[in-house]
Parts: sequence; structure tokens; C-alpha cells
Amino acid sequence: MWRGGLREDEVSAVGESIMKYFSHDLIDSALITDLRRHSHGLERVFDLQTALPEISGLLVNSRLLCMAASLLKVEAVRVFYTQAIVKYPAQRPTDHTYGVVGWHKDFAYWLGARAPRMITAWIPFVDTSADLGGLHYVDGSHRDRGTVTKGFNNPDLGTLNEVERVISPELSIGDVAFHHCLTTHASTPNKGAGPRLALAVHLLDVSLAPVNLALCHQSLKFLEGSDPTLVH
Ligand SMILES: O=C(O)CCC(=O)C(=O)O
Repeated sequence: MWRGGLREDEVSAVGESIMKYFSHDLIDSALITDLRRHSHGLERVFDLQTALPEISGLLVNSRLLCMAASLLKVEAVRVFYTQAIVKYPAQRPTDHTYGVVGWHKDFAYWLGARAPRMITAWIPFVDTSADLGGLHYVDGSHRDRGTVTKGFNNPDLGTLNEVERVISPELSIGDVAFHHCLTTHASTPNKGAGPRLALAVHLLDVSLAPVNLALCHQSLKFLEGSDPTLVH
């Protein structure tokens, strides 16, 4: 957890512009419409930095990229792709699946990268906790290369307190939660009143590029032919 790693005003400005996008205040370009996924309380837009310069500004924050490289213990990282993710408030308190992201390891979707030297910087734009749709991590699971879980769309989280070593940190605007690509994680329904908005920045060891996209999850096909140039 990187507490207060980013400037609050900078993060808030990016959050406002993403929220405007999700509120349909911005006219969708064909490209962005293509990159949009919506399901049961969770809406995601891939690589929104191509439309919103505020996000690009955040992505060239060298402190963010330096922190990612040092956590990964590599010389430099590059942005693989990003996801702006909004999780809408649960419609009924009894709906335990609305907006849920199932247990998964990010690397399961990125096998084309050959080696698990990737990390995600998860940047919240609202204060976030377990009750507000926050992330849950299985502590130490990045050491387990055995099972590479691909359960993003499986809303059955089991009984959370029975899963050993689960942690769910509370985050404020300006904090960044990093997770290794082998860390098992999930997120629960948003029981708050407003949407939970975050940007997941997926970063990889620069020496792993280019990635074999044919071996990545099909949702990443749109990256074919693209040349991510944001490198630290
Ligand atoms: O924002 C969420 O609820 C899920 C994010 C996630 O799975 C990720 O950043 O890898």
C-alpha cells in the first residue's frame, strides 16, 4: 500500500474527468465504445487514456512508475494497459453478487508475457473500503505459482472470512494499492450510496515487451498492433 503516494488534487481531477465520461457527458468515440464492457453493476473502459489526457498525465508520473519498478525489483516498467472501473451501488442489500469481481490472479489473463513480472497499481478516486466495493487480497498468494486462477467473472466468493489470510485495506484518495500479478484478489459489492471509481494500471517489466497477445485473454485483443510507449 502506498499511502498518500499521489497528490490528492491531481487524483481528484482525473477522477472527475473519468466520472464525466461514465456519466455520458462526453461523446463516445467509436474506439472508446469498442473498449467498453458492462455487466451486472460493473462497468469498465479499457485504455481510456487514449481519450482523456488527464489519465495520460497520471501515467507519466515518474514516482508511480518508479514505485512499481522497485516493488517488482526490475529496472523499468511500461504501461501494458489500463482499466477505468466503476462499481455501482448494490441495488438491494440482499444481492451479494452485484458488481462482484471474482477471485483471480491477473497473470492468468497475461500468459503471453512469459514471466510473472507484472504489477497492478490500483488508484481509487473515492474513499474505499470492503463495504464500499473495495479489493480483497489473499496475503502472500503471489508466492503461489501453482494455481493461476481465472475467476474474474465468477461472483461466488465463498465465505470471505473462511478464506485464510484475506486483507481488505481502506484507501483514501491519493493512496495507491499495488498488487503483484500472482496475488489472488477479488472485490465485493458496493454497499455505499455512490459509485466506486478506480483506475487499474497494469504495468510490466519492460524487458518482457513485446508481449505475445495471442496467449493473452481475448479481452486484450484490442491491443494488437498497439505500441505502448509510456516507459519509465
Ligand atoms: O476494481 C475492481 O473491483 C477489480 C480490479 C482488479 O481486479 C484489478 O485491478 O486487477
